[in-house]
Amino acid sequence: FHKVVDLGQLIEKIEEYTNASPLDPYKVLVVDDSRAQARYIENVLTKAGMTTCVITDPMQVLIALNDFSPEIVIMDMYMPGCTGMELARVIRQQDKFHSVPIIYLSAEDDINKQLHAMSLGGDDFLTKPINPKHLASTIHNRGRRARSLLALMIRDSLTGLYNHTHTLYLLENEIAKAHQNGTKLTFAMLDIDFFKKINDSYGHPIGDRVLKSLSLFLKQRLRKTDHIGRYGGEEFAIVLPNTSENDAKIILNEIREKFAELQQPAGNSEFHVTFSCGVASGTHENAQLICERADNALYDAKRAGRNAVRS
Ligand code: GH3
Ligand code: MG
Ligand code: MG
Ligand code: MG
Repeated sequence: FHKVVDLGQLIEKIEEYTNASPLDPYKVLVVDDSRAQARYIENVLTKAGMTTCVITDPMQVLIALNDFSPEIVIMDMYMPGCTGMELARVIRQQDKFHSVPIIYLSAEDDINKQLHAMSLGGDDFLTKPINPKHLASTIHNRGRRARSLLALMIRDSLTGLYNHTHTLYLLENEIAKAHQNGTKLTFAMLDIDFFKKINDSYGHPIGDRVLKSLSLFLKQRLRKTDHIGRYGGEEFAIVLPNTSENDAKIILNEIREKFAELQQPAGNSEFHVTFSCGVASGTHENAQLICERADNALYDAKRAGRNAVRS
């Protein structure tokens, strides 16, 4: 059983999680054919501050997955018509739930059967009767780790900005929103000028520091609703919802001027860094087309002598 994950689907899931505040309750899907057992688990988890969805008919799992969108699944092993292992397989086949923690809770105490169940897609095996504190704490820890892993997956580790894949996902998402709401949307591509020279003159660590410095600068100057990503090595991409092409050019030109004034220290001396930028607007195209247009505009800015914003 081997499967290639559709990153788009997985990322959609991640987006749901990361939009959740860290304080939002964990969403737990409880699958147990015994109504009494299910109610007990629900009671323990609800008291621990989590949100639950209880399924006593295993055939309803697929519907519950999509309607409830759980962050953790807790499952009985033996149910009429199917086993927990079979259900785990079905869950894992959904790209969105490829990495959702699945925890078995069963009276099964044969270690070999437990290990077999885990080898088929489970992450933990708890046995009934379970101490409520043990149950709540296992679910809580699994949930916390799942959330933080997913949050890491969408970020670039050097700058903390969104990574390439997630930036494109956000662009697609904002295009759809803008199209639906009749609002404007602008996309910008930034590329640092002569970055290779900076690396060559001052060394790679100073180059890295420039990347971080521009990232922080962009975060400070742009709005909370704008999405900033590291598109590639020294290339950045910005999604600006509710912004016309002209307004985006004004904002980015101001950022361009101010960033160029910033002193970048290197030993006893200092240097200045500029970037070029291309912007493109539109809500009738797909992400790829807008990217191409922004990239062409960026190329124009480079050809015109760099340190410029073009559309
Ligand atoms: P241009 O003005 O035409 O954009 O010239 P440039 O030198 O900026 O462009 P070029 O694409 O030739 O060089 C980009 C350089 O960025 C080359 C690569 O070594 C460097 N780079 C890519 N990623 C990183 C990184 O994470 N850290 C550092 N320090 N350098 C990086
Ligand atoms: Mg059962
Ligand atoms: Mg480049
Ligand atoms: Mg460059």
